[in-house]
Parts: sequence; structure tokens; C-alpha cells
Amino acid sequence: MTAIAASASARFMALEDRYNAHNYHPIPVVLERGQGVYVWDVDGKQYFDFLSAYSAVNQGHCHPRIVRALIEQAQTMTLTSRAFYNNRLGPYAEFITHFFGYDRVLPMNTGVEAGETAVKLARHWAYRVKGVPENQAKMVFVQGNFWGRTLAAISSSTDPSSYRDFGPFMPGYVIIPYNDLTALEQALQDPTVAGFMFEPIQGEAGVVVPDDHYIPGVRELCTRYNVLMIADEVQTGLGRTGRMLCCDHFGVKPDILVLGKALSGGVMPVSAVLSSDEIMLTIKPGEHGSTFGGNPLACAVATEALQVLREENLPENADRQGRVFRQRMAALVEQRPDLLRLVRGKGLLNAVVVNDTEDSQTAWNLCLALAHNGLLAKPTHGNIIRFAPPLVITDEQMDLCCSIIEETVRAFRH
Ligand code: IF1
Repeated sequence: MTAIAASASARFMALEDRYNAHNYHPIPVVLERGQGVYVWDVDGKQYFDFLSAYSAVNQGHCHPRIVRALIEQAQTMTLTSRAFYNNRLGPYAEFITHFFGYDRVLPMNTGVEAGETAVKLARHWAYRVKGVPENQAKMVFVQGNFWGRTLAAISSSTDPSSYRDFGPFMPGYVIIPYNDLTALEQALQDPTVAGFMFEPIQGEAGVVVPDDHYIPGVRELCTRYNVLMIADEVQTGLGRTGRMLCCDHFGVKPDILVLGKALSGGVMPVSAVLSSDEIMLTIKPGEHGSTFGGNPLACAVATEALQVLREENLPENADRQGRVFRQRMAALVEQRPDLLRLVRGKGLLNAVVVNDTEDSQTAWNLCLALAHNGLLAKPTHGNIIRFAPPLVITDEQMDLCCSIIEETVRAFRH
């Protein structure tokens, strides 16, 4: 690293530190360019990106087809608002509903807005279809859930760093343990329950994979008690876990599907809620919306981003590469049980648990060592490292990345 380059990254970090809100604690790397599985910092150093912008760039950084769709549409029309029709929304709505097998889509922008939309839809459905008395509807969530940063989202959080000193919170929420069908059945017996919203694999909680019978069991219980099954596939969807949707592993179709992140391939915020006529048509004109939701730019980008996932067989690749990754990491865990506890995940949504306490610096220091060796990852909950590369990663690249992790772990001293 030259002195000039070193001062360049120091300068960018100092500017963020001085003028930006302190709501993040980034790995000290300043990125300026990305292509596929690679990113480069301002010093020109190349890294493998094993975070993928929290699974927003499943298609790889700056995918040429998605960038082309973005540029072409940006030169034509970007935003009309929903006060008028535009010529991209209809074709996109037809495309995405057929793609996922739903009647209708409600387009939003960020993941949390889509989650919020799902909760609003469930409440509306509860009052207008299920017959729950006014203002009595309940939503059931699970411990360790994460669906964003708005007040509605953090009201369901069990992580104090997300909710502490942000109250008062949204009423009408019930929180039960994850991966516990007995607790779910008990909660759903309450006739005022509108919906159950959950992540098929809990991302922020540390890539927590439920038992195989959990998701089919959720489907069965929601049907039996006439409660909407709402799958937050913002992080697990769009190929990440080795199928187009994580629920596809189990042949389960949620009543409401929540998508975001990779729906745009990471080039802009695009989210969507998919559901049936019965549920979606409870919302009438003026009852919900967004200035940017369904904008022509987003529609063009999302259509291309989905086509890329399908045409490049990215779910299949995620499945194959994920098996290789977990096999190599399981062997590594056996070699260094003093440092690593276990590897878990599905497809290319994986985590390695470091054998140390949540308040230790071990996982952070291991990530710094990985960055030094050209691979970017970040700890969650102190001692869990998430490994989630873009789904375009090749056999050779995965082999090299596993070698980087293995060599870094073997050389690592506490
Ligand atoms: C942050 C983690 C990932 C999500 C699920 C909805 C949303 C998210 C399952 C909201 C967002 C993020 C947001 C980001 C960090 C992050 C994250 F570290 F918290 F756990 F992805 F793994 N549902 N996840 O995971 O989507 O509104 O952000 O578009 O810093 O908050 P959003």
C-alpha cells in the first residue's frame, strides 16, 4: 500500500466518521468498484465479496444486463408516480406474478416497506375477510426476527440494540420462539390473529436454519387456523439458499411473499409483496402506496434481475457451491476447534460460528485477517461470521476462496 493510497482510504473513513451518523461500524475497507464476485478498494486492492451487500447483489456486482436495463430505462423515463399509468408497471406485474405464481403484486422500494405492507395487508384482510373486530388484529412474529429498522419492524424485535430507547412500540404483536410449532399452534388459536410473519432462515439472527418439518408445519397450522402465512424472503429469496425461494425447498407456498434486496440486483431499492386476489384486493385506492413504488426504472431493473437469476441458473449454482463451501468449512472446524465451533446454512447463505463469546473480538479480528488476505465478510452477534458471496461464483473462485479462509484460519492466533 503506498502512502498516498493509504491516506486516501483514511480520508474517506474520516469523512464518514466526521459527518455521517454513527449508525454503523464498518470493516475498515473503502470500496470504489465492483464486478461479479469482486470488489476493489480505493487503493486498487481486489477482494472477493462474501457479503454481497447483505444478499442484494446475488447476480454479482454491476451485472452487465441489469446495468444496461437501468441505463436504457433511465434515459427514457424514471418516475411517474402512481397518479398516472406507466408502460413498464403492467408488463412487470404480469411478469413477476407469473414468475412466482401469485395473482397480484404490490410494488414498494425497501425490504422494510414490503414487510410493513405485508402487515398492513394482513390486518386489512383480518378486518375485511376473516371478521376480526376493529383494532383487535394481532400479528405473530418469532424471537430473533429481523425485518428492518422502522418502528413497526423494531416493535417485533427481541434484540435490544434494535429496539432499546426507541419506544413506545406497535401494539398487537405476539412474539413466540422460532422453530417451535407447538408455540405457533398455541398462538394461532387466538381468533384475532391475522398473520404469522417469519424468515424461512433467520439472517440477522446468525443464519439460523429451522428443522425440515418447520416450514411445512407453519403452512399446515396457518391453513388450519385461517391465519395468513407471510414469508419474509427478502434475504433468503431469489436464489440465495439454492432454490428461487427458500420455501421452494419444501414445496410450500406462503399466502404473502415479501421480496427485496436482489430483486434489483443491488442497483436500486426495489421490493415487492405478492399475494392472492382475496388478500390483495382488500386494499382499495388511497389506502396504501409510495411515491417510488412501481416506478418504471424499478420495473425494468427488476424484470432483468429476475431473468438473470433464472437464465444463469443461479439458484442451482448457489446450491452446488454452498455444498462445497460447507464441506470445506466443516473440515476446517475439525482442524481448529479452538477457534471455530460450527458451520451452518443453505445454498450460499452460510455462517461460521467462532468458538468465543459474543463480546469477544475474535470474529472481528478474523474478518480483518480475511480482508487482508482478499476476502470480505462481517461478523454478526459478535461471534458469527456470515459467508454469502454473489451467486455467480464459479467452481475455481469458490475453491480459491475456501483456500483463503483455510489459510487465514490456520495462521490465526488469538
Ligand atoms: C441493516 C442484517 C442482513 C432482512 C429481512 C427485511 C429486511 C432485511 C430478512 C429489510 C434487511 C439487513 C438490513 C441491513 C443489514 C441487514 C442484514 F445484518 F441485519 F442481518 F441482510 F443480513 N427482511 N436486512 O434481512 O430490508 O429495508 O434494509 O431493504 O443494516 O439494517 P431493507
